[in-house]
Amino acid sequence: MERDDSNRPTRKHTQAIHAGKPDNSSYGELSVPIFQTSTFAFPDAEDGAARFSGEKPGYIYSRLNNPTVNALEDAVASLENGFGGIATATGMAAVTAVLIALLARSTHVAATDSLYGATRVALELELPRFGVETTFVDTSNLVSLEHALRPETRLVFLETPTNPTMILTDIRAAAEIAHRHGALLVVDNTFASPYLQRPVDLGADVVVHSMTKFINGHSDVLGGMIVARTEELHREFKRTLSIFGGTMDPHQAWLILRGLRTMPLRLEKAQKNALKLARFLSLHPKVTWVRYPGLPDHPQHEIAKKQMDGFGSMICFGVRNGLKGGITVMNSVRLITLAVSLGGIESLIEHPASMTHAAIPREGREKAGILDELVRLSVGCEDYEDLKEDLDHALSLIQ
Ligand code: LCS
Repeated sequence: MERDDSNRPTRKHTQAIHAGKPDNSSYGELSVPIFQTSTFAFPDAEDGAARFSGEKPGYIYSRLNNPTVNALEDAVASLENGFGGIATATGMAAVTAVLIALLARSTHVAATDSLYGATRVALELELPRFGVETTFVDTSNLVSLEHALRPETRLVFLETPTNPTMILTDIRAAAEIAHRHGALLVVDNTFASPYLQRPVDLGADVVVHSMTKFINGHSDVLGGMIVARTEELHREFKRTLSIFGGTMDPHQAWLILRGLRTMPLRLEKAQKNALKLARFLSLHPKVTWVRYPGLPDHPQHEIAKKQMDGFGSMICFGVRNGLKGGITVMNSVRLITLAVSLGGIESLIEHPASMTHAAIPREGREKAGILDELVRLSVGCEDYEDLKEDLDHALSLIQ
């Protein structure tokens, strides 16, 4: 069964502002209240039993369901056009819950080679303990992707754009390949955000997010989300999360819901800055290469135009003198902050090979293009001239 969206707003700014608002309160409050409660009283024992058996609707316990958390889940599910959403404590809780729910001993995963460090480590170093193997492959190359699939492949796991290499995979084509081989397609949509890319519309079965990034957008809360295309998958994830924990707290949900309301506005500003900065960097004498989906020389620029509604605000680049030059830039910026994470209103710069992706064994990391010289920039909502001047000054100090 797929989601019935007939009565929901479909234009994206309106959706971000109104989605997930419950319509059953008698107080008329505009903001969704924070239901800061761990448990819910039952009117009588029969009612409690009926809630547990599923015969009657009603809240039981906040690890299972909570009205504030449900509002956020409903909002993101409608932005992603999925059947339902499940909010998790962190992005990694979302990623690992999907893996736990869908994999079993002797199954196989085909995954993008350049993945967020902890996701890659979960697949490469942790899941083998449970008898699950993963093949890492450049999924932008559909021939390589298809070759990586085996009869026991249950999942194709994509990041597009990839963290930190900014490589894109054609989601529609990957879904077709996965489905033809009896596998499900999972897309980590963190780098694009639901404002710029809706994988379910392109054939994905599951979308995961680190809401710590663009959805919340203020670098002050952690959170994750799983959106399933169908009710059946949604139920599987709900069961897994209810048992394994890792669900979201109502206060956390309220903060992220507040952030979500301005996601389109933030992304419009940030991606405008990013396009200008990417052009500026690509002409800078101290910069050796720039990868940003909005530049015509990006290897998947045409795919970006086809499957994204904008090019986003993440850039990676290399500078003269390799890692040494990159360190000079990171140590010399004055406005841009040297910090991991991304997708907030403030611009951040970091070095993936020694920070976010350092735990990936070196050989696989380099094969995935996460080179020592690569510097990652998350462009925020500051004035463009300030960001440009800051980078220009830092770049000028490279020998
Ligand atoms: N997926 C992607 C694509 C991510 O970038 C991250 C975090 C996660 C999942 C995990 O989300 P979390 O549990 O942190 O909410 N990425 C980070 C990064 O690049 N720097 O710091 C965190």
